[in-house]
Amino acid sequence: MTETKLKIALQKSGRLSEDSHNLLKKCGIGFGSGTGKLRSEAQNFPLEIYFLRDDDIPEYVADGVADIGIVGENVLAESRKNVEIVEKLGFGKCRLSLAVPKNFQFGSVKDLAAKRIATSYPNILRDFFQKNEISAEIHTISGSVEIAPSIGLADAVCDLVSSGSTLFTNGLREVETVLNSEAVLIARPNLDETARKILEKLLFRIKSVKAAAQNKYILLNAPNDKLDEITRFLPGIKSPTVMPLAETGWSSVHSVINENDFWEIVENLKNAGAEGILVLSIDQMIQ
Ligand code: PRT
Ligand code: ZN
Repeated sequence: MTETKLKIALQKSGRLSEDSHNLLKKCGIGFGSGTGKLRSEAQNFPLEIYFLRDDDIPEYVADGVADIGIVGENVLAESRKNVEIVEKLGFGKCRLSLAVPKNFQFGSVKDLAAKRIATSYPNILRDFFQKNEISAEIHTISGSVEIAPSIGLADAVCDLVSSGSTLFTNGLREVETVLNSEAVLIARPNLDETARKILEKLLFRIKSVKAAAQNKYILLNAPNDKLDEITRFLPGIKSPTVMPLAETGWSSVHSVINENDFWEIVENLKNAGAEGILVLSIDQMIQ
């Protein structure tokens, strides 16, 4: 009997490819992805991988050609396909924004009424204008949206932004966010029991990798008379580990801290008398 495999669609080459591949790798799933390859099989997990253009992923998943996929929320929302968002993945972050030429007098989105807006996201933009009760002319173009105003094709644009430098170099100013986006894991509706079980196994690993990415492992030496103060800054998973050092009067303290609070905690620890502070990345964090 052949083993049932979960079929996953990944972007073949583009901004989400590397992070998608790395995520699976950190989940302990190895596979080949040589150039020109359209399909691969994981060596140690019941997973079959399809490499596709990102725009095709929602449709492949909705139609059941693939069971799950990794795609940007922007592409998913534009596709209007019926799939389930299983997990946000924390990479590929960007926003779909409206931007106007620098000399455009912009007070509110109402100022875009009757204007020509160039975008590759007509469905999302149409919904946005409808919600804001604005009637504007949407011009759908598939790429290089940011040059549309300078060549007289549009009065404003609605495009993806991350750092903002593309808009800036094209003399455009971001004025309104239409959609915030990141890469998400999607699944087709009505996955059968076996497929759902494999997905749950994969999801467990993904959550462990995500948790690990948000946390750091910290080790330090502390004089025993400062231990109370120092451990107050270190909640840990349950509580910090404290072990005696070979040198009397000193202890080694181990704990896990959130990446967001990292610098503040390190400063507090130093001020409280901690020495030899080491901070390590965590590969997986099982919760
Ligand atoms: O070939 P394929 O169709 O698979 O790929 P693609 O060319 O359509 O997409 P790709 O690889 O460029 O992007 C894949 C996904 O990455 C997008 O759908 C988003 O979900 C996400 N993403 C994250 C971005 C960006 N950040 C981003 N900055 N996608 C595009 N950009 C572009 C944007 O269009 C603009 O041209 O980068 C430019 C703006 O960047 P900044 O930093 O100058 O603001
Ligand atoms: Zn694309």
